[in-house]
Amino acid sequence: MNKTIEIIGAPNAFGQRKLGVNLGPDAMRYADLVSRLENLGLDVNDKGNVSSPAIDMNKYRGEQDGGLRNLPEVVEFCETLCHEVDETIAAGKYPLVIGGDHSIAMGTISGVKKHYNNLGVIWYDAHGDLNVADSSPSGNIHGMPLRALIGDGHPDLVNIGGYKNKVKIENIVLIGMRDLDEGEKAYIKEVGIKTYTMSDIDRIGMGQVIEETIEYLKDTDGIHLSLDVDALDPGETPGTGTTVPGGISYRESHLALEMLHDSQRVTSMEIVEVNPLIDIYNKTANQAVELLVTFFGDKLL
Ligand code: 5AB
Ligand code: MN
Ligand code: MN
Ligand code: MN
Repeated sequence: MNKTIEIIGAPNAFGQRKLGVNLGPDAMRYADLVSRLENLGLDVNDKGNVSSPAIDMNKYRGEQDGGLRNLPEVVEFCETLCHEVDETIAAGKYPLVIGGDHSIAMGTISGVKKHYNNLGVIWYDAHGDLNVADSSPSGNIHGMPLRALIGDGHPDLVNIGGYKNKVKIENIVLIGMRDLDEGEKAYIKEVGIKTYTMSDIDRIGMGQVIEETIEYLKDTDGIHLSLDVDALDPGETPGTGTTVPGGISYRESHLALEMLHDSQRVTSMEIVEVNPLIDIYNKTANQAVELLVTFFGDKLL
């Protein structure tokens, strides 16, 4: 990596209901994110945290509004993040966004996409995050970002960054899927999104999954990796709000990130959903940092 890596903290918790995910960026900093990347000989600049609307405890825990909990706060946060990411790429730096709940992907990718014509997206997650308000069982916007980026959902989400239709269906790869809502399943089948479920990973192995993913996205002019730590197995990676058993191992994730590094195709990245308040001794943030160090090029030999 010859570019400066610019870390952008995205302490957003408005996309779901478990406070603490807004502390994810600092949990990763306290796990020595910056110095560990610097130890690889990389130039790193921590831009600090994007400013977040204040959390009003009564409102935050209150009833959902029209099927989209905390919509104005999520939109405000994502607009600010979009601007920061756009600025980082315009300055020739490599954006590494550290969350925050997964609704921030609408901000990150809206900023990234301004710089690419045909952006690919790898969504490494237990979940598809393909809900719209009507299909969502929870009203939590962190279950909707990928669908909004495709162009469906509330106009305020779809138009973050002042434009819509950021990601093409044929440029998306889902990896780690094991908890999809009925509406999401129907949508994936209807439009035909390239999907690797846990059984696919078990059957063909993570190595082949990543090889095929890189091949599948060969015509894209950049690839964004959106890594939700709940893709990993909660036995190893407990500090996240929506755990689903039967997940990707830490070791398989290590392989995936090593191969993605070697491909030199991934042009931006975010890591999301680390929640230190439901973790064990910051284990999940430590793992997130280990995985980032792998992704940015640590080699055993
Ligand atoms: B995450 C669920 N599909 O919509 C929903 O963690 C879970 O960003 C969404 O992947 C999980 O509430 C969102 C049941
Ligand atoms: Mn997610
Ligand atoms: Mn998830
Ligand atoms: Mn989650």
